Parts: sequence; structure tokens; C-alpha cells
Amino acid sequence: MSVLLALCVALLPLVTPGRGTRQWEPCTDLRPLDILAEAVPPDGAAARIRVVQVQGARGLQLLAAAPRALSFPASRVFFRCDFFPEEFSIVVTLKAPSLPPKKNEYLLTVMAEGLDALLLGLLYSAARLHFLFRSEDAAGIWQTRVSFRSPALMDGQWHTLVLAVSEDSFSLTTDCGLPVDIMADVPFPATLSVRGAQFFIGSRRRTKGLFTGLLRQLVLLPGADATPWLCPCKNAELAVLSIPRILQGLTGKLEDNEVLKYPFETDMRVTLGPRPPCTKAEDAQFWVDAGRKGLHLCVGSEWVSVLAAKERLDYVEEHQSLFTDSETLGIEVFAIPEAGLFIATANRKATSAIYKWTDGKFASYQDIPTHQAQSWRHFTIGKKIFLAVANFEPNEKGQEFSVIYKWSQRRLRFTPYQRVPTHSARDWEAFEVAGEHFLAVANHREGDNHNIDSVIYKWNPGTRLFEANQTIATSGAYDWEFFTVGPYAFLAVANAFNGTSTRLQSRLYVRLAGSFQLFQSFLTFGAADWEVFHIGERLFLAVANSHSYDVETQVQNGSYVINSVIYELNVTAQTFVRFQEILTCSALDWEFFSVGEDYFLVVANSFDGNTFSVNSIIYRWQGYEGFVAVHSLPTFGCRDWEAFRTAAGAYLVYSSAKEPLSRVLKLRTG
Ligand SMILES: [Ca+2]
Ligand SMILES: [Ca+2]
Ligand SMILES: [Ca+2]
Repeated sequence: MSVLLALCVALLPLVTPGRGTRQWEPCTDLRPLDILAEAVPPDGAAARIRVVQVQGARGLQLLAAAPRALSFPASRVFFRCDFFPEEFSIVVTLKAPSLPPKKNEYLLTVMAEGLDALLLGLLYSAARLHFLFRSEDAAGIWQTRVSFRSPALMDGQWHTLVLAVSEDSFSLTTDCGLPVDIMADVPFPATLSVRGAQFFIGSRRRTKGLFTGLLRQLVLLPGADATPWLCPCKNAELAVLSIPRILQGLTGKLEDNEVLKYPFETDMRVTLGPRPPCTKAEDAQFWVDAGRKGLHLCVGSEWVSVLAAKERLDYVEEHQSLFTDSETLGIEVFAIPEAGLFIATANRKATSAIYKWTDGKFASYQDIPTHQAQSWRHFTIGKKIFLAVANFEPNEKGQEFSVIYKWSQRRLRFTPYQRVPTHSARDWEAFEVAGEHFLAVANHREGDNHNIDSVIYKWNPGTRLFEANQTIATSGAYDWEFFTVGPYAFLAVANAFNGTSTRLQSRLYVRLAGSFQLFQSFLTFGAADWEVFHIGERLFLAVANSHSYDVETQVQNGSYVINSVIYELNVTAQTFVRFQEILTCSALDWEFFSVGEDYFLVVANSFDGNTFSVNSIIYRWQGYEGFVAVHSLPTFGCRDWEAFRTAAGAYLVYSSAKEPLSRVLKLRTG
């Protein structure tokens, strides 16, 4: 992921120009430089380091036999010139060992070429963190040590430290707490040369002083204090700016089948016997199904097989016809710990419904009155479970609002929690940035006016309500999609119609200094959906174009059969570029999913200009060829696709905007 952090370098708050006479010029990229990832061998499986999971998070453990296992030449990051930045911060996440007094261990050093001379270092001793650096003046060469008392490190837990350095000011923040500031007699040098120098992680090139705890994050942010990038943060002990790939995952999502490659310590629990419950309490625990010789991992309240043969998608078959009260515009799939798997259908007429997965089928669970509901969005805040509906029409009294419902643990039902005034709402997007929770509504139109504001709401933990935080001008907004790239938060809106034309700009915003600001615009045609997805390190953004219409040119039959576009993030250009165009028939939704090692996109084709009976298509990722059509599924007015998984396998469900019938399809794998 670290390479993706290069994005929006230009948007980073740049440092003030350097002191003295030297023309200030950054020798590195002005982005978080993941020093730990830089040092970890690409295969991550070097024999000289171990990945250990403790308290739900992975860290690296160094082995005494190989103090140099984690090192790399400084020129790899200082590729433009040879000076260490004069202002910078270092972010460290570690689980410190308990050391006897007077024993020191190195977290990080930069060693001069050929000499056993330390240019800069971070040193840990019992309850103290020391920052060492070399400076030179007329009287000679000095080593300065700035020491912070840090007793919190001794408790055997994970902690995240930010050391920010600027001239003679040294500031240490622990777990997003209050910073401890030290003004030193000797400023950090403006011209510390790192020519020929070498970075060492967890050592100073020799076994003595080798770090014996666990390291999870080590990031250098040139030119800036990283604290505002990380804090506030809900889980401040594990706040992340950037961590190596091999340390990611296992906090809810199973990313691969490689979990067994790593030894587990305190968190490993294996259960034998019949299927045990899998709830939050069992998260990341194993269950051996001795009867069927299966090994399963509890991930987000579901047992996921980790030793199964690799799956491949063979074909798709119908699993369930789900008759709904009326046509269904949106489907949301979600799981509630200890309660099960559910879908919420947004139905056109007066009642929407929630179904629970029961004995392998969706069964009616709860009806909720809605007003031409367009979509549902499930999200959680701490232990609270919410479901928000986007209502398109006013109620019987002419009042127009959408509703956030909250799951009642006592009644095991959703109950109304907060009303939010909306204007022909199409979609809700829920997301979290640095521990704060947000909800964005897509307001489609007010009366005949499509050029109105959509609103981003922020959760106020004091009032326990969502409050308007930012408005964004939209044109017939249809969909919001949130995603992150490294430390950056993005929000894309699909603008569908401005009153005269569907040919208009849909926008992508990036969150900077506390608000979303325009990042890039895309020409779209009745855009109905944005779908973001990753394939390996690559990041894609697909738009569903539904209709090309302009008052001037009038409707033509062909204007529904148009290209939808997949964009890919180009890291160097810091922009999304066209990756592939796919001919679609009034596309309303893209859904990305994976089976085994294969990646798929399914499109909701709804109308070809004559009929709603059009095939929706599943495309398979074929690398250089892009997405290639592999399955053609007859659908009628197809509106929304969702993919989900149960212990029994993988499924797709789609809704129809033209008949009261949704269908669940099973993905047959071999
Ligand atoms: Ca959305
Ligand atoms: Ca989608
Ligand atoms: Ca969908």
C-alpha cells in the first residue's frame, strides 16, 4: 500500500522553506515513507524475522542472529539529494519489552557510511525514549541526546508514538495524548548528510542493543508533524499512518489464506469438536472440524475456511426467488453479531423489509414503513448498530425526511432513531475518518431543481446524533462512495442530471484539513453508481452510466446502450485514468466480488431502450486483458447487486426496479 501514499503529494501541507542559506529542496518524496516496509524483504518470509500476533495486532520480531536483517541504504528514500529533512516526524507503533535499568535497545538508526557512527537514532530504555543525532559545529562533532520519560510504554501493550522534530523543538505524542515538548540547546542540523548512510531497523548494525519487542509501524514523514494525520483516533494505541503489508489484516477481514504462515502467541485459540459460536469474542480464533478435516477462522462473526482447496467459479444457479412487497430499488446485506445475516430491501411502495438468513434462505423478519425507499445503509458506531434508509418521497403529511434506525438488543428489531431532512434522497454512505463517524446523503432533487446541496453529517458523541458538517453542491446526486488511500479519505459522488442533461461531471473529493475538497472530475452520463475496488496493489473506481440525454439533442434509442467506465488510480500522475470501457444497458450498479483467487465485477443492466429484459453480465479480471465477460444472466429491470458469503458458500442477490421479485443466486465453485 505504501506506494499508493504518493497520491496527492501536492496536497500535503508543505514545510516552510529551510533555514540558512541552503535553498530548501526535499531530498525525498513529501509523503509518509514507510521505513519498516522498505526494510522488510519483498516476500516477507525472511527467515530472520518473525511475524507475531499479540492482542489482535501483528508485529515484527527480530532475531538476534541477524541484526542487519532489516536495513536498507538511505539513498533508496533520499533519492534526490543527501540531506535528512530538517523538519520531520517519526511514527512508531511498538510493543516494548520490559528492560532492566540501564539496558538500551535501538528502534531505528541511520548509520554513517563505513563508520560505526550514528547519524540519528531512536533508543528505548526502561520508561524512556531517547532521540539521538549528530551535529557538527566549529568546535567539533557532537552527539545530542533528547530524552523523554515514557512510562506508559512499560505496560506490555501496543503503543503508537509520534516524535516531531523542528529546529530545537522536540515533541513526543503517545497514543494521541498530550504532547511532551522539549526545547534542546542544540537544534537538529539543517544539513545532516546521509550520503552512503544505511537505515537499520531495531538495531545499530550489531547484536548489542537489538530491539527485543515487537515493531508494527515505523514511518518517516518528511517536512511535517504526523500527529494531525493520526489523531484523534479511536484506537490510538494502534493508529496507522502506514504499515507493511504483511502486518495488515486479521482485524475483521480475512485477506488471504496465509494466516497459518505466522506464529501466533497470546491470541491463538483452537477449538475442537462441533461448530462453536463465532462472535466478536471468538474473532481470529480457530476451529478444527475434525470430522471433515477442515480448519476455520472466526472472522467478523463467520467461520471462514482457511485450509479449503482453492475455489473457482464454475457457474451460477438460482437459489431463491424472493417475492417482495413491491419493486426493490436497493438491497443491503449485513451481519449482526449473535443475531445473524440479514438483507434490507428498499421497496418502491409504502413498506420496506428486512429478511434474515434462516436455514439457507432469506425469511421475512421485519417490515418498516418507508416512502419510495431507494436504498439502505448499514453501519456501526462502537457497539451501536444502525440502518439508514433513503426516502425519495415525502410522507402522507408532506414532510420529507430519511430515517436512521437503531438495532434494539432487547427487542432484536430496528427502531427509529433519528429523522434527517432530505430531498428525494437516493443513497446514504457511512464512513469513519480518524475515529469520527460520518453519514453522507445524496439529495437527488428538490421539486424540479436537481442542482442542490447534498449533505455530510457527523456523529456528535455528546448528543449521540448526526449533525450537518458539510454541504456539497450536487446535480441529481445518485450515489456516494467512500474509500481511503493510505492516510487519505476520498468521497465520490455520482451526479446524474442537472435539469437539462445527463452528460455532466461527477466528482471525487479528498478530505484535507477537516473538509472534503474537489480532487478530480469525471465526465459521466446519468451516473448511478460508483464502485471502488482493489486488485492487489491496484485501485479501481468504476462508474455505472445509465443514460445519455440532453434537452438539445433529445432522446435517441441508443442513448441507454452506452459505455460505463472503469478508472484506475495512477500513482505517479496522482489521478484516476481511464482503464477500460464496457458497453452497458442503462447500468445502475456495479458490484465487485472475489471467489478464490479470481476477481469479478457484475453490472446491473436495466434497460436497452425497448425492454427491461436485458442480461446482466459477470466479468472476470484477466489481468492485461482487463475485465472479460464470462456469464450472462437474464434479468428484468435489474437495479442492484450485492455479493455475500455464508458458511455454505458464496452468493449474489439482485433486485428489480420493475417487478416485486429479487433473486438470490448461488455461485457454484469447483
Ligand atoms: Ca453508495
Ligand atoms: Ca455498487
Ligand atoms: Ca450494490
